[in-house]
Amino acid sequence: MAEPLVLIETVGAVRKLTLNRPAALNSFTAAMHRELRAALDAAADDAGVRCLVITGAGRGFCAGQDLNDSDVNTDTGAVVEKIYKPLALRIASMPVPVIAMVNGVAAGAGANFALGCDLVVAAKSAVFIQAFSKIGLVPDCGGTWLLPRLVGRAKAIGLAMTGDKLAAEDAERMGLIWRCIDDAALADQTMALAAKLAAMPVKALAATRRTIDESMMIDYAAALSLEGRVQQQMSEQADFREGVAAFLEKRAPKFGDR
Ligand code: T3D
Repeated sequence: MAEPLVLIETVGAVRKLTLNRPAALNSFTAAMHRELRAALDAAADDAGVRCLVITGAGRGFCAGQDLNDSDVNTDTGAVVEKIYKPLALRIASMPVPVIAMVNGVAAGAGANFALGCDLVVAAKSAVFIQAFSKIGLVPDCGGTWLLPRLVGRAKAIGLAMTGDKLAAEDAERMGLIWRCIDDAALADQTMALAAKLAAMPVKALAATRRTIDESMMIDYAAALSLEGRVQQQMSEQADFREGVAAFLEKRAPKFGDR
């Protein structure tokens, strides 16, 4: 039987997905996209999953679109619309926090796939490359939206036009990613972070992501009103009651909403 293109593991309440085409630096093929999509949907539908970690097998995270795949050069616009856009939106709408554990090079759509996750934790040896310009394309998988919001227009354009490698430490310094971690500690520290998030009120964490993303498209007064609406919804959840009760009773909370 063929090896799965996405490995799926569950550790407690954490679902870990590993892109598994190491010989081609886990670049995306149509088949890998299908397995990834099914794995993401399954994680979203599984009430036992409270945090998702995505990483790559071997020395790379993901080198973007597999340039040998037959759809490339023929139907690129359709590939972006039908595959990368839904992938980016699927990540942005996951009901639980999503961590990209960037174990090695993240290039092209592979870089932006990582950057679209809630927390990006990268090994010191990892690099981020907006490889698109080198083959005459523009950033996709959310790159044109994410980059200026993460690092500002000047850095976004610099990264996208040059296609230069950005070391993980520089990515952290620039605010492109959450943390850069020694290679040897990456897996343990990321899984510890995932376990910590999984024990938190994840419904509120997903709402936090949604509210922050939406706030960037509206004015200050509208953002303040949005906060009020979302806060109202959150305060009606069992997690809010549990959080307040646990605080008052001086005990550890046990959150269950999703
Ligand atoms: O339809 C559409 O195209 C629209 C969507 C576009 C989205 C995109 O992602 S466009 C951008 C596509 N990605 C790239 O352009 C990156 C291409 N890869 C590289 O530039 C380099 O491989 C890296 C900088 C990422 C890593 O370099 P290095 O020296 O560490 O490794 P390598 O030797 O280049 O790669 C190792 C193997 O992976 C190699 O195979 P081989 O020779 O050992 O059999 C290489 O061909 C393969 N590989 C790496 N990236 C891809 C790939 N094979 C197919 N597609 C790739 N993207």
